[in-house]
Amino acid sequence: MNEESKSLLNQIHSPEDLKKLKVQQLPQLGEELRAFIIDEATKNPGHLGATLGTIELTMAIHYVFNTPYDKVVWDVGHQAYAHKILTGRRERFHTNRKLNGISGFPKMEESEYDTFGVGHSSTSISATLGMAVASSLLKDDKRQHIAVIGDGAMTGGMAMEALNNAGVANSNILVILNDNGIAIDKNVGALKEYFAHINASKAYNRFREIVWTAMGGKTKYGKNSRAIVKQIRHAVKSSISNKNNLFEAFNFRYFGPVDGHDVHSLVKILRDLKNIEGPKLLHCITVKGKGFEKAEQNQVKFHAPGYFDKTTGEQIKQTKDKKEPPKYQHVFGETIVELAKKNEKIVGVTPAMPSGSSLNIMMEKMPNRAFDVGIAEQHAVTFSAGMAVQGLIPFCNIYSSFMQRAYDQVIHDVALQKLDVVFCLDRGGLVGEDGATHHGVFDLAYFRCIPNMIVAAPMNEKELRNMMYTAQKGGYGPFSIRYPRGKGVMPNWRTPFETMSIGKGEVLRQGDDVAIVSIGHPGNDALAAAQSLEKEDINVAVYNMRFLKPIDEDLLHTIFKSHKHIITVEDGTIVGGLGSAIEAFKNQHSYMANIHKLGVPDKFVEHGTRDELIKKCGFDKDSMINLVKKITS
Ligand SMILES: Cc1ncc(C[n+]2csc(CCOP(=O)(O)OP(=O)(O)O)c2C)c(N)n1
Repeated sequence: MNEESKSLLNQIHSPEDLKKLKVQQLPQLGEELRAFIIDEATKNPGHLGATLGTIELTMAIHYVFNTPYDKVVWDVGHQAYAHKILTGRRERFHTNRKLNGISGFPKMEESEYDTFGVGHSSTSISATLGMAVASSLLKDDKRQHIAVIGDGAMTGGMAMEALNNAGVANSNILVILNDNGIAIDKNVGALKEYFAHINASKAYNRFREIVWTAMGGKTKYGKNSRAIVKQIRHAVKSSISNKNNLFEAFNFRYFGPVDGHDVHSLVKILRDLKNIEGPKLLHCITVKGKGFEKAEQNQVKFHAPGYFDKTTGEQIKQTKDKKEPPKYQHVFGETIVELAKKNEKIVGVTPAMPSGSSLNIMMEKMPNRAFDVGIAEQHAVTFSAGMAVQGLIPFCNIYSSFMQRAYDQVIHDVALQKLDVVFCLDRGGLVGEDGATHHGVFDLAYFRCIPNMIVAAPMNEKELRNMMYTAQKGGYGPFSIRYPRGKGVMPNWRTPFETMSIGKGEVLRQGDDVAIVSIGHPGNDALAAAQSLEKEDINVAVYNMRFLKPIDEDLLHTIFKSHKHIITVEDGTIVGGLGSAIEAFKNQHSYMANIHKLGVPDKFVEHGTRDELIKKCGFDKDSMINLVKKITS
């Protein structure tokens, strides 16, 4: 037999095929899955550590449950690569996160096995509970409903809200807590300590003995089923007292902790849990990065490692030219420290993204003034509001797409009270490979309509620094500064601070034929487009608005008075952003110029590289050049 035909993985095209294997073959399949995922990840980077930690869990779930009839919801979904591979997407897996390829997260339209679209954290228990309640209303009492959620995601408010609801809904739901003791960065908060505490407790072992004896391999459909279930309940109660177990306090039956890499035991316990009705939670202990030494050792880096060498595990750094501009997030991270050294009122807040936002620089240098509050965007905003009430200047750094979670807190707790909170929105605009769930394309529109809010977007590092410098002076009320994923444009970015005039834009270049009006980073492409058009004798003016709100009306009057064609450019939805603001201004003042709005169209944009997506949406340099040529021809 050659290697190919010995492979178990190659025989599996669906969970039906998986179920044909003997349980003893699952460890081998696990190793093949691991090798396959690691191999693919070296060629096509994505999330890695979380998926390596859930391989046994994934096999056991699809082995035991009747998916897709039974509903499995993966929280966040970055740990679901093995799920994708076992549910018919092995051959397409090399297209993961690529343009027109499969998504890096479960997605309903991609597969019937992806029961719920995910990407943002802590939604799985709510969605699963909804499905379970629906099944019960539809008198479909055979269906199982399973949420798989990490210890990090479990700290999110939605997860708590759902547990609270599920406990009294008495629905048939199983929550599998995948506890690897880490989020992207180290997990934080009291819950983390609680998990560590129950992990170390002996309760489960005592409980397991009683339960297995009681079960004797029987199920609720077998003889004495009622008595067995009763005994299990009694056993659980006697081993872990209600008072001491958080999940029991939520009316869940708590099982665990169990070894989440022991696939035999997992299969056994899931089979048994299938037959216990009502809300139940299985606590699995896993290792993030399991089976790949470097990933186990450096769990933060290997959350999403980029390119790396499979044999050595070394990350392959793109050769770094010293003259290369830094990432915007790095400029934020260094600048907040620089400012905080001089202004003791400054504090930093991140909801579980210290390394993603570069607030980790401040956390290291000023640990008392920089806070990771866990996956809790709503709390991060209101916590910042509380500090602002006391006169501090919080810089609350949240990715644009995750800020969607905290919209009410921004309006009700900050803007309404005109508190000095500086919102730094990282990943503003199209983010690339993470796709539709993560694009930060709505913030310009959703902040623009909030009274008291200053909405700013820097075109480069210098402007980011000056916006931060201006905002930290305080007295402006809520001040949002949004910048994109990735690099800026200035290798020498440590510019001296200058105060910016709020609501004032600038003329980047004059030109009579067409005016391009931009906000934020796309201004660089607008400038480059104008420079190439000059070679063809087409004169394009470029304006950098800097502020969407308040908008520079004087500058807009100048632009409308001198141009018949105005192109607006923004890395965000064209519904409600810069283009809409300028259109409204035109109507208000009865100007006649034609407006051409470039940006993200009114639809969800999928995954691909950032450059590919910007091109697809039509606000890259070439699209601007083509549009200007069309207008002027
Ligand atoms: C609302 C929201 N905030 C932040 C994130 C970014 N994020 C993705 S995974 C993750 C950590 C999740 O930790 P855990 O649930 O323990 O899963 P693990 O990666 O450890 O398997 C975070 C913070 C997100 N996806 N959604």
